[in-house]
Amino acid sequence: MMMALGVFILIIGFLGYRVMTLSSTGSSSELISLTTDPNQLRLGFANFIIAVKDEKGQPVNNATVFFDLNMTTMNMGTQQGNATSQGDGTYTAMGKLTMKGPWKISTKITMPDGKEMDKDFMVNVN
Ligand SMILES: [Cu+2]
Repeated sequence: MMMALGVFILIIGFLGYRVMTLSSTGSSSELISLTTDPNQLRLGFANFIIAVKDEKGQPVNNATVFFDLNMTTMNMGTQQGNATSQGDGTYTAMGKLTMKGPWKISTKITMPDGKEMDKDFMVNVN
């Protein structure tokens, strides 16, 4: 029973990731998107730009956007905090990519009405 539940959660997690990377509409996680500068991440500093929309597709300015940056395969030290609102529904945070390989940007968004959403983004540093 517990095993079956674990497998089920894994599948949901995988589907969630697919939806995130393929992009579509409907799920609340679609309200959060990530772009990076540089677009193709490499060693060194990078800007992470997190865009937040409401269910009508309108930019949300007064959210709190917490982010956490780390490798998926090891702990590279703590890089986390609240991203800075740019006033256009995007929030930016700077991070330092100190090793090539897979990294994860975890976000926790608190909407102005108090609703919370989590979304993780996988990126690769070349
Ligand atoms: Cu590492």
